[in-house]
Amino acid sequence: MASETFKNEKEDRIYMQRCFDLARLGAGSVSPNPMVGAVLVYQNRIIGEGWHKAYGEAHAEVNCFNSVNTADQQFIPEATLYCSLEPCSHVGKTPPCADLILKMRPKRVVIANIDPNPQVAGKGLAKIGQAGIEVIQGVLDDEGKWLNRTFFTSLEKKRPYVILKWAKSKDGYLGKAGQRTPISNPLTNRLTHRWRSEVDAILIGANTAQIDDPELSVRHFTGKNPLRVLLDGKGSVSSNRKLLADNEPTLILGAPRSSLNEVKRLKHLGPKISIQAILDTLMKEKRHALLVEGGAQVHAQFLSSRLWDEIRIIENPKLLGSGVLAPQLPENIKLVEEFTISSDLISVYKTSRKPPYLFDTEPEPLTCFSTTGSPL
Ligand code: AOF
Ligand code: ZN
Repeated sequence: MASETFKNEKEDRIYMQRCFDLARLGAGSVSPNPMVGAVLVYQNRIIGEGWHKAYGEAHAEVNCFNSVNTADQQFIPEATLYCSLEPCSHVGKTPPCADLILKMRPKRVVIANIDPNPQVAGKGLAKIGQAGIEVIQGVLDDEGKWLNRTFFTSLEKKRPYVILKWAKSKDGYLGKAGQRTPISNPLTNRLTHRWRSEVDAILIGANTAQIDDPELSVRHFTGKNPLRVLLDGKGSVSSNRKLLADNEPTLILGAPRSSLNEVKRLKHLGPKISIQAILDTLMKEKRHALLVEGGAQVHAQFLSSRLWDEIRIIENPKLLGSGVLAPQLPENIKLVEEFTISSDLISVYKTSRKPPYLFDTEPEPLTCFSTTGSPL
């Protein structure tokens, strides 16, 4: 049984925070794996650091031990290994980190979170503890779960982590009716493109595709493009819109179409597309983080389904006077972050109904999209 004796020790929290900072360097490259960082400390000095850099590649612990220079290797048996996630005990794409730890034998192993992957789920820490190495769990536990909220949600709720994002004017509009209306400032666009690079899929509805004709790519930040997902139940989006016409992949959820180029895929989910069906489809595609970029009706559907985890709002001081109203913020949300970028106010909320990494005990009733009703 892991001890929590030192849970509040300042030193442990400082080095765990360093693990998180390292872990975040893997953002956008490790999915569907978690972001993990590891730090080896001897007498309050970091002698090794590593993080999981890319899916399928070495785990954080391996990179951490490999980074220790020859002169410091003698100190490993007296050192503490900090790791943001429980070391794995299974053979996946790489060998078990728990075995490596038994070989290197640091004095203590301190972790934030138990790995929710059923192949690990406490077995890694137990193996290390049973070999006589002191193990401590739960240091900055909540912060670790927040960092890896996508990973925890996908394993525990069996659905992708859903982020709803919109930009609005000071007087509460998403844009002028029927026309593309840039809202956020160019500096904020760098952040929103970073957000895109950190998710696995980005979804919009038919109205937004038709009116805004977005490319949904990562251009103002360095990183990979997420899979573009177009919700087009009625097949109403013109075939000359970028999502349908360019040479980048798009997953189209909607009515069959006569012609599409070879990088587009179409999935016909029946006459009604529920949010659950969208999320199930993405889960099968191993797309565990979804950014929903509107428009208003798509956001409304996600909000009423309650199948969302986080809302990110950009508010620009301009006044539009009229147009498409931004969604109302739902009840039971908690502001987790608020900051400004030049003229824009960025607010990040999470659902406060329950921690985002726990199962819903009772699934909420779903509102379905209608292919004959109002446009998406
Ligand atoms: C660790 N350290 O840095 C990470 C862990 O297919 P694999 O071998 O890459 O294993 C992936 C699983 O390993 C992943 O689902 C999660 O349970 C764990 N990730 N574990 O000890 C790491 N990234
Ligand atoms: Zn591992």
